[in-house]
Amino acid sequence: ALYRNTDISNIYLTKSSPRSQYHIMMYYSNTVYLCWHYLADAVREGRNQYERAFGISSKDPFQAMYRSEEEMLKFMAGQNSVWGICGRDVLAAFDLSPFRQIYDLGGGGGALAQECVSLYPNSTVTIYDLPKVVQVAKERFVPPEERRITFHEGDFFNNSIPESELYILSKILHDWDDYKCRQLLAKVYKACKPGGGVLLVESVLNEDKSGPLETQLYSMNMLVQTEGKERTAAEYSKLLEAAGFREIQVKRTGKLYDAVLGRK
Ligand code: ASE
Repeated sequence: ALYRNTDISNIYLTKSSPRSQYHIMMYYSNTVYLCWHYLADAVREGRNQYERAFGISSKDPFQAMYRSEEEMLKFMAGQNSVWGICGRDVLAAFDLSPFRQIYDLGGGGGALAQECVSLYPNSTVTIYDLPKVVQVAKERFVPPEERRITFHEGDFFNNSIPESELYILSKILHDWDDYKCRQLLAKVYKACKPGGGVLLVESVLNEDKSGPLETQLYSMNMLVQTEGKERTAAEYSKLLEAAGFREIQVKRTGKLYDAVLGRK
């Protein structure tokens, strides 16, 4: 045989490996990259390129991204795959053990929630996501015997957010402009118990935005596909403070995703 997998491709590219990045690579290749074809237009117009790439309205980016159950499934599987590599690091960046009751807003396929209950066995995590996302998460991703993970169906911009001790917003703010981020964080602050907190999980840009290169590339992914961008630690702190959160701490993990904690 002339061709075979290397050790690295066995770890990251085979479908069955626990650290597999197969699904996110396929998503980049078959969906995100089609928007990158219109990068020049995206830069000129400062907005995503769903209409040019797929001929569908991009008024609501998630309506476009979830235009079919198949597309939604591919996105959920892709988003799940990164937590096999970075999940522990972002959840261990702060001692979250005092928070027993956790909401993962936009928790999708639930891989981060699973890492969370495994790292913090006394916690329960509620995945709050759109009804069709929750349905697929229950059916295809989260094992029903995992009693520490529950679900809440809703749209966190338009429906209420239940009271809780900790809210995880993992790769949520990077989908939206400052105005929507402020709206969402104000709602989270209102719902949050006193003494509770919010954990942002994002790829954090250097203060002068000179890097990391991966984060800059992610920011361009967000430009061509969503309404958002990647931000600096100071930008996240400012958004959190505007909502009322205090004692903001930023921890860089040295991997792709970092953690920012704010307290009420
Ligand atoms: C979003 C994340 C992504 C919205 C659209 C997206 C990604 C691709 N398109 O919240 C993934 C970002 N990169 C990784 C490795 O997760």
